[in-house]
Amino acid sequence: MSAVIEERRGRIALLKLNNPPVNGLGWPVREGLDAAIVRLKDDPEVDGVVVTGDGRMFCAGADIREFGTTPPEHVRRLPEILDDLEALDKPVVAAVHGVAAGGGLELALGCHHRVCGPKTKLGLPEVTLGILPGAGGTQRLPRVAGVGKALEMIVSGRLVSEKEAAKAGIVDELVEGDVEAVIDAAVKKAEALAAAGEPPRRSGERTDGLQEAKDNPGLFDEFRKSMAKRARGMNAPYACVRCVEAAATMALAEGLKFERAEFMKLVNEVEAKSMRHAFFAEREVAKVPDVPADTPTRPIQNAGVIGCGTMGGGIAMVFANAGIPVTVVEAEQAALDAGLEKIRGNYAATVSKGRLSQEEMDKRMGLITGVTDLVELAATDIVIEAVFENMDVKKELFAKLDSVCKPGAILATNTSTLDVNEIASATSRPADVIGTHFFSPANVMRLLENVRGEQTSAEIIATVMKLSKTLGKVGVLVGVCHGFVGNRMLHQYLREAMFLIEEGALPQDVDRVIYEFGLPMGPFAMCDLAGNDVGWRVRQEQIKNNGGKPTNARYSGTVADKICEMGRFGQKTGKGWFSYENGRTPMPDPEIEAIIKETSAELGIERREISDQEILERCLYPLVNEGAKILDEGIAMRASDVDVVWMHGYGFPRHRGGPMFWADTVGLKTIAEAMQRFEKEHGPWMAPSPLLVRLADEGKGFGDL
Ligand code: 3H9
Repeated sequence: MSAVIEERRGRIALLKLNNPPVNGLGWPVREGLDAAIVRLKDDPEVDGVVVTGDGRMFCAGADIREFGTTPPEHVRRLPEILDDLEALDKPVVAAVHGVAAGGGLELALGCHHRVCGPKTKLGLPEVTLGILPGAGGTQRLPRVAGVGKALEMIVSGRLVSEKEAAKAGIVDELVEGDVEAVIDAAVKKAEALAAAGEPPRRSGERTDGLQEAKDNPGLFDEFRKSMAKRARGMNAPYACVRCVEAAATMALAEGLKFERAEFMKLVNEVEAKSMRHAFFAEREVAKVPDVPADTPTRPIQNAGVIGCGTMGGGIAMVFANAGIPVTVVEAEQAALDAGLEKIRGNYAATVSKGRLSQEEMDKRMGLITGVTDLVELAATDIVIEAVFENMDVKKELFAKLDSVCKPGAILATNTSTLDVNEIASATSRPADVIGTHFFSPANVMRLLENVRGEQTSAEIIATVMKLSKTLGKVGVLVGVCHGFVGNRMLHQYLREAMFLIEEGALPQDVDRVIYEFGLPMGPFAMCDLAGNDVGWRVRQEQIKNNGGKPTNARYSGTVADKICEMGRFGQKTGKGWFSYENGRTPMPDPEIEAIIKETSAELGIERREISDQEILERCLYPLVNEGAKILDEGIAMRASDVDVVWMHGYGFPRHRGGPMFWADTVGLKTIAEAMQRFEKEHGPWMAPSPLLVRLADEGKGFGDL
């Protein structure tokens, strides 16, 4: 079957892209489109052309897998083909449905008129792949939608609804009904335009949208200022702005040339490679080799959450947000009331910011039922436990759930540290037990670490991975170990951050380096946000369980313990590693500096100048090293899964591709050698993992595994 199907509707030629699953504009599609344009141009039997996509969408853009490869010589580039399409003298109408993204929207903009069906998403998400719309999008969208709208859409990469697109003038006509209705309307429009005999309305020849930049030439600099924080460390967003600026200041042909040159500069850069890796990693993560795609799943029509504290309440909101009724259990009525009130407050805050309607809030609250007796969970499809992090408490609870819940119910634990196998052993149905580790705040963070126990069944894994998607989460399947993937690696990073301040850095130095690298905040601001008392309690517990001694040869909690003893728990107490007199902005505090310096002296450490590079290496290389151990132990299935955990759980910058991909770009030899040096200088906890050393010796990366 051809990659572009050609049909006739009377005297209108209908071109259907046919490249499942997303009608990507790969070589065969471009070849087909190109040939059709040449053929139809002078066909006396054809008065007009309609372009659409076969299957479930119009077109999701260029075939991302082809980036970095060379097409056969006879296949022309997409921008050239779209120029020819736009130049046709016959009316060309796009029948858009499902998705028109990237090159897909550029194709639609190359048409003279756009008809669009319901529930359609349109946009130019190239920037999320570290590139820019390279087939005329930066030149045609501002002409059609206005410079301001185009800047916002292109720099954010946001897909908009068909209604928003129509309001912005991107779509000319909205049609209700199925794809056939959209095609019929497009054919009618092509016939009418042909009958009217007027010259085609080419996007590239329009100037109306450019007027706002002529009236306010400073708008580009203003825009650059407004995006500086979001775009730090990246090139693509700035290149996008330069191209839209070119649209406003250059003739079309010149602007297209400028766009092409900027596109070519970006496409093979590390930024684009990292973001392409992120794109495919996010899709790969859903695939579990020993749980085939056709594994049966259990229906999840309702849920139960045990515990209505911060975590439990957040998890309940996640279900309600997805339209799944959820029963929340707290032992005491007062705690239940307080928990439900907190949920209500969270929703109300979103309503007051205008991001949720009151009606939608009421609907979601209506899906949450509070109870004080576990027996109410007898008919529940999945129960997620989010109670105090204590093995005895959890085992007792799971034994009760085993007797209360119906056969076939999924029993899940939100533990962040405990052994899921041991928890499962408290039930008569360990195959139905799984870990679902949400990240705080659960209703915001997209990561969900699904922890498979030794006996968790394939059916339960498949169900929970599918449920993750339904809940709007990125589910990553991991194995059992202390801290699983994310927190186990985090532990290494935080430990070194603590050592660095004992040796000479200050919290603001460490945080600045990490922020500039691209994480949303540094380790100290992160601890202040999470609450320093959490780690304090964990350290005390660990020391108690280790016969009164710290578990590491060098104790990392000396300063942290002192600040907790002072009640500096972080943002919630107004002071932590930083002070928060002005709200949520961390301000360096001389009191902390004094405590740190005093501690260095007590520990007999002579403080020294610590470079930004050392801060980065000391924080991130041990984190990568732990990731290698996790891979070696089979706790994570793929290096790219570890990347997904860090991008979605901790805000590791997408333009670095996640820690393991980033490590490959640094070079594993460099990292292994640094770890060997750190081991000598600091101690055995810095020893490089055997996998890291092996890959480094073989000149390979984690991507080669
Ligand atoms: C571009 O257009 C550059 C231009 O300016 C031209 C320059 C000259 N290519 O996401 P899903 C695969 S850049 C290759 O699970 P959904 C995907 O990997 C492009 N493959 O479906 C997956 O494969 P598998 C700009 C692609 O329904 C399968 O299709 N466009 C592409 O949840 C299903 O995908 C974008 O950035 C692609 N373009 O979501 C849009 N797209 O089954 C990228 C998808 O083997 N795509 N695949 O794992 C999307 O955002 C979503 O796929 C979409 C559908 C919203 C369309």
